[in-house]
Amino acid sequence: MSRMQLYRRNGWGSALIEAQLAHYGLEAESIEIADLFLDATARRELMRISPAGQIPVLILPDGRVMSESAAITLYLAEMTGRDDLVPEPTATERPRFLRWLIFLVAQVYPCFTFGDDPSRFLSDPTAQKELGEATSERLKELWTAVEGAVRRPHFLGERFSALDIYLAVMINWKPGPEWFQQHTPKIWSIARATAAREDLAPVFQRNFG
Ligand SMILES: N[C@@H](CCC(=O)N[C@@H](CS)C(=O)NCC(=O)O)C(=O)O
Repeated sequence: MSRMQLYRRNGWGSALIEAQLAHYGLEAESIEIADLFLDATARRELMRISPAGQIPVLILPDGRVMSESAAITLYLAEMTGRDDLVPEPTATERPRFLRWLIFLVAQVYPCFTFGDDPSRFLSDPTAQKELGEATSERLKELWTAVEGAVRRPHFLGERFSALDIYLAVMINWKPGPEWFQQHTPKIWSIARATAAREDLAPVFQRNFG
């Protein structure tokens, strides 16, 4: 059986899946991707398998393509038959897990899609600046809501999950580690502890140095 392949780039959302693969002890061949904001050809190529032109993309051993980190997260748990990153359907934590997993990908993630390079969507430089600032503000609001929702020592409380991995990856992005440390101390400490876990530390070291 051939190996899985992960389309990746250091510091990008592929780290979400790299960390989960490392946790499960699964191997995937790395396909390195150019900076999709700078390289239009790489973006067009990627759009053949990832309709939004985004990573992560995971190719399964039989060639089936998966994009969307939340879908991959749920699928890896099903594929491995394990419940240590995704609470099982009958678990009391399951509704909170699903609610916040989808919140992170459907509310938080799009702020980057539209805010990272507003010139992709707006031609007027003033409007571009406004969109950049508005998405940055929105990110702060959303993370403040997440701060109110997380428990300790993990997002779900006693139980570690893929949500902790999302926090550990996303605190490296806007509004930036210093902002998280200052304004969302619970998220910050969960993220730090997650990135330091023995099974995950090499992934975080490689992606975020
Ligand atoms: N909903 C997607 C979002 C993925 C995403 O936005 N990935 C970023 C990298 S962190 C990307 O590839 N951005 C390039 C672009 O939007 O053109 C997911 O959860 O996998």
